[in-house]
Amino acid sequence: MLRDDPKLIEKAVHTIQMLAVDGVEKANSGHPGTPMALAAITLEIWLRHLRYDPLDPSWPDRDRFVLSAGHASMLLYSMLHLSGFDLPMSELKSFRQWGSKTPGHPESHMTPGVEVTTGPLGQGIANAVGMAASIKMLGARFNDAAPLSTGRVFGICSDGDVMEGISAEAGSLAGHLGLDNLIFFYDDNSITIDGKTELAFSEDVGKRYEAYGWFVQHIDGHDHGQIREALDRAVANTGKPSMIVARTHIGIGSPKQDTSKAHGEPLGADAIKITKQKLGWPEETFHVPDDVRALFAERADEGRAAHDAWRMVLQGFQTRGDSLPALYAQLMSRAVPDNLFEELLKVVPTKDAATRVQSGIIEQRAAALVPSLVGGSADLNPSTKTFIEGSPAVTRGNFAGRNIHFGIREHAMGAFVNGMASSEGFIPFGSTFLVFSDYMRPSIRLAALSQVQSIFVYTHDSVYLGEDGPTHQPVEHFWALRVIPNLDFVRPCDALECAAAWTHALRRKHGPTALALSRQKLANLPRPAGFDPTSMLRGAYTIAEADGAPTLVIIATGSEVEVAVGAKKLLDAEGERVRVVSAPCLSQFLREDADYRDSVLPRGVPRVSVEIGVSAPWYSVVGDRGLVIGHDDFGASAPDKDLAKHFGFVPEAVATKIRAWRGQTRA
Ligand SMILES: Cc1ncc(C[n+]2csc(CCOP(=O)(O)OP(=O)(O)O)c2C)c(N)n1
Repeated sequence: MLRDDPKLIEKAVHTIQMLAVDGVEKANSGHPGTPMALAAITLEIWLRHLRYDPLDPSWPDRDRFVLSAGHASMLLYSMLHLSGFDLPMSELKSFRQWGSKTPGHPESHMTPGVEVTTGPLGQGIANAVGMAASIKMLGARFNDAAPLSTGRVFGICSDGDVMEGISAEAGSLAGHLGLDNLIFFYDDNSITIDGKTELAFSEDVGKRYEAYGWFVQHIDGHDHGQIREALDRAVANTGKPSMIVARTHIGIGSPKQDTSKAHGEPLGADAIKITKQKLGWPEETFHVPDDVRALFAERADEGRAAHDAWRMVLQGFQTRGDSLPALYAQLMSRAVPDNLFEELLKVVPTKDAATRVQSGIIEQRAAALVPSLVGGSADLNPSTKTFIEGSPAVTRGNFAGRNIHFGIREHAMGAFVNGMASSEGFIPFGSTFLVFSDYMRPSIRLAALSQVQSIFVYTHDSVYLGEDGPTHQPVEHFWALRVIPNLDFVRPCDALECAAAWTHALRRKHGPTALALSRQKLANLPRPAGFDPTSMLRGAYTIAEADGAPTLVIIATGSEVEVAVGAKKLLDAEGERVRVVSAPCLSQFLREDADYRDSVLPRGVPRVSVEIGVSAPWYSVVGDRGLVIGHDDFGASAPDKDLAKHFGFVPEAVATKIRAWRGQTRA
């Protein structure tokens, strides 16, 4: 084995270090010091443990590598290039440039072999927890029949990662679940951007992870023998996730070693010259010795062989006479039946209820039709109604269930769900109150950026949650979520729209969906004669038609649709011809063709919006001559009926506002 040659290993370390240094230098921006420090650890992981096939980066039973310290991206790009992934040298040379596959921080949808998008510190390690759980959940379904899901998640986190709170939540959950297929190195280099970590950080990280229930080891991160032994022990260890605390030197071998200067700026021509001379490395940039290429080629061959062996296992498995092969196929394609919407419509409750209740009933049917659907809440099952009936919760001893108790860890829940969505087999959801989407916003944004199918179920979606008061009452959240690119925010008004919302979320493969559901009871609204239910999937549609050509269109969402319909009745009686448009998903509506949009919101007809949240963005829908009935303040602690009255979200008050505005606009 070429990897048993210490001289060649040393050469490979230098190759990785210098590729990173050269890439950063050419881009004239980036982070050279950390790739230099982590080259030895990363090489040992990839050459001795990580199971990958560069020709098929998404081979389901691969091991995953997560660089949580995403700023060290040139380390990952160098590894992917050397390992034979579709990342040619030209990409390393265009690091951080327009159109390259080597963006400043790793982006999973951009670069083959990048498992998750990292950069916001703490997210990657929390994603990795979800990935490790996902692999175990898949394994619990099939491994007794055939070892189809046996992957491990290797990763590297930095000081910043372990300082961020999200990693503490995720670490605690990983320890609780005993995720022994999760193996991380903590790059303990005592340096962050401002200087030494001691400026702000003095706890014993190893002891903290021990307390979370991890298997913790301490090593010198430049000593190959120590790295190997620690890795072997971690891989063999069962029942606990592993944290290997590795002392390293940022910018090792360069004049900037052990200083924060090595963190986030190019080394500079002089420092590079000195460093290369010291290593006996040629001055030529992006130099890769032939024997180093051969070393990685040997490893890629092993990966391909492992993949081939797995394919044989899969083929044998597929000849089974029972239902497992079909289930496996369904999971791996995250299959959603073509007739999902029709099937969900069949179970739409006729009884009026809160949309969280209606959603819960519909979700049960969705879960029966879509075996990929799994998830949980952040300790709010009785409130969010998302527990999948008939299936147990995942525990450290049993990963066969479909329900996950995330505990009160919203940040980690978001990242965990994204980790699952970035892994294989599942369409994951996480649920909590809408106001706490703030606690998950970084993960929601990353789900949207990295185009993964995460579903976020948010209940208690407005001030109408009532007595809990303004701390729990979202007002800016509707728009705060709507403005995230590639996130579809869906706020259904009744049971029928809940069926559309779940259909939308389950069909939407390349981006997350957030559902906003009411705590309070809402009426199931009648639809106009000849109503086509598929119009609900178009984001906005006419829910109550005007008698003749409309003189006015009221656009409302969620609980305010009922109020708008009430106001319409009052205004119609006075001679208006009001159309009410329900707009559960504005982003979907904007994707519809102009003819459809014009048919719903006819040009030239005055528009009013009604939604109990911040008003300013609604002018983009109603136009600057339109009327926005919103709520630009926090809520209050009181019963929902009183809040509706005081805040003016009852039909009479809405009609009064519209009348006054009509008077003004006509004058
Ligand atoms: C959530 C978040 N906050 C801030 C940053 C900006 N940032 C990038 S790296 C870093 C700290 C670097 O220290 P460390 O994590 O120890 O990395 P090293 O210096 O060892 O590369 C910071 C604050 C970030 N990427 N993510």
